Amino acid sequence: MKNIPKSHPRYHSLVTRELISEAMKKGLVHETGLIAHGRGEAFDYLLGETTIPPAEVAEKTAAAALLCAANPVISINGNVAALAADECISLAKSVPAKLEINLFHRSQRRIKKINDLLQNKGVKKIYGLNPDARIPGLESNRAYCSKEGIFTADVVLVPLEDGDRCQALQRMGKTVITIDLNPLSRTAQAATITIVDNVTRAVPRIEQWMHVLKNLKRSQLEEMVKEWDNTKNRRAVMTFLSKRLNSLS
Ligand code: PTJ
Repeated sequence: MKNIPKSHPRYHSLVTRELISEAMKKGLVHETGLIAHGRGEAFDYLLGETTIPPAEVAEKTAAAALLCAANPVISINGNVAALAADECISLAKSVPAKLEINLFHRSQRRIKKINDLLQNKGVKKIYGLNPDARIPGLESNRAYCSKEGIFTADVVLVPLEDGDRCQALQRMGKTVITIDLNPLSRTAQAATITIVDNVTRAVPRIEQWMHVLKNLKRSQLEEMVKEWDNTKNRRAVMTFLSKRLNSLS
């Protein structure tokens, strides 16, 4: 990281790459996490590496949903642990919400590494270490979860998710908030609230919105969530993207 000059026009992006690559070498991130990161990076580049207006509204609505939740859970995978552990911990404290480790490429070794990272950052209780429930209708390892955590959660924040779990959680009647830079992904299409933004920007923004909204009446927050139209917002993202690409061509 020392070799990247601060003056480099892509400094931030290069540092983030180093971060995720280091996390892979340490065993937190699965090697395919690097590919997922590359895809996200490409979409972020096209979006202008900034929080676009439709994402801002989605972040505000996500904050409202988390404030209304009875048992909110933030799901942590390898990439999220590498890029936004501090931000997720801070959000979890503010809500308050539980943190649960849930991996697609599940291994005890990676679970331990991510658990150690979160513990070293001061998290006392981490869910998902010894799963005692399964998400119905899901074949992948993502199905393993904690009864007290994701299984009984009413609102789940699932950054960098896969579409199958998103749909399975929806079938369980949960509000699913996702953060995914690809507005075309199955996850983006299946979630209740899709935030098309980088996890590194989105999580702190949700937290900022929580502080803004926390004095509103519960009924006002519930109304915000009820009024939410995810398809309309995703369309707004696509319109933003196509206008931006047109303006650059
Ligand atoms: O740690 P594990 O084992 O749970 O595995 C995590 C990965 C990310 C490897 C796994 O969930 C996976 O394969 O994910 P996908 O199906 O590649 O989906 C990841 C999505 O996240 C893609 O649509 C990317 O565009 C998007 N993405 C990547 N980086 C970011 C992102 N979205 C927001 N912020 C990012 N930094």
